[in-house]
Amino acid sequence: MKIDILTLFPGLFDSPFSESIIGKAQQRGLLKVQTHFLRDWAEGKHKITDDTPYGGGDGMVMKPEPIGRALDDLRVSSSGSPVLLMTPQGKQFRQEDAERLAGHDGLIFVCGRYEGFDERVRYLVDEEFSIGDYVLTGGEPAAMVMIDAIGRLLPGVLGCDTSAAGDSFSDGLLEYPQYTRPEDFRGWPVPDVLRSGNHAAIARWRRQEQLRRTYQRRPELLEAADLDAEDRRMLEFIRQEAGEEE
Ligand code: 6GU
Repeated sequence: MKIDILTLFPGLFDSPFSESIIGKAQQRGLLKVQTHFLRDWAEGKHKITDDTPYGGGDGMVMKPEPIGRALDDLRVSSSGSPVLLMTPQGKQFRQEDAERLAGHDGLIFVCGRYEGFDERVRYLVDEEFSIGDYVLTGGEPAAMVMIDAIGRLLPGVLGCDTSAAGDSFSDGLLEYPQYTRPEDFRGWPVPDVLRSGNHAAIARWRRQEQLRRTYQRRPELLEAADLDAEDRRMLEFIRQEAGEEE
């Protein structure tokens, strides 16, 4: 996959994408992330990319022409790649978006700083994304989050192709608790069942703990989760247990 990023701060992306799993994926040619400096498409001696808002008010607004010219070029050099605008007003990025976007050969991310974009920038893009209900200083960290979530889904990026399938959210539930050595850490033991060698019992325990954890921490996820009859039976048991404690 080819990822283009349009930004006023290309240097921000150097280390996040040169290390760890995404860095390795780039070295192996599974993914190529390329930043583009928005000021290269700005005009005049000062190469201005923002201006004061019509109607007055605080802050600056990103001008539409540099972004327009940059996207004219990028839509040619990376033809077919959807253009994604990073903005707190966008739709919230979810795992299902990561899965869908991972199916494209390329993606173009547009990051802005300051108080926002001229409204007409919206007419130039395919989708608008936010990563959550909090305010960042710019779209760059949000693009990094999205690229990380998308990049790890690409074939061959994770060590084994099944590890993404077992993720929290991929089946709509949180993950079960994991343990490694030592058997006893500060008086907290590893659950006996995990050392029993009984694989059916371990699978049952893990599913039950997945349901319990989701019920305790993110009950709203259970509404949309894909549950079979056995899951529902376990969930009923978990609910009763919780009710008895109250
Ligand atoms: Cl995409 N941009 C900014 N500036 N803040 C955000 C965001 C994006 N997503 C969440 N907060």
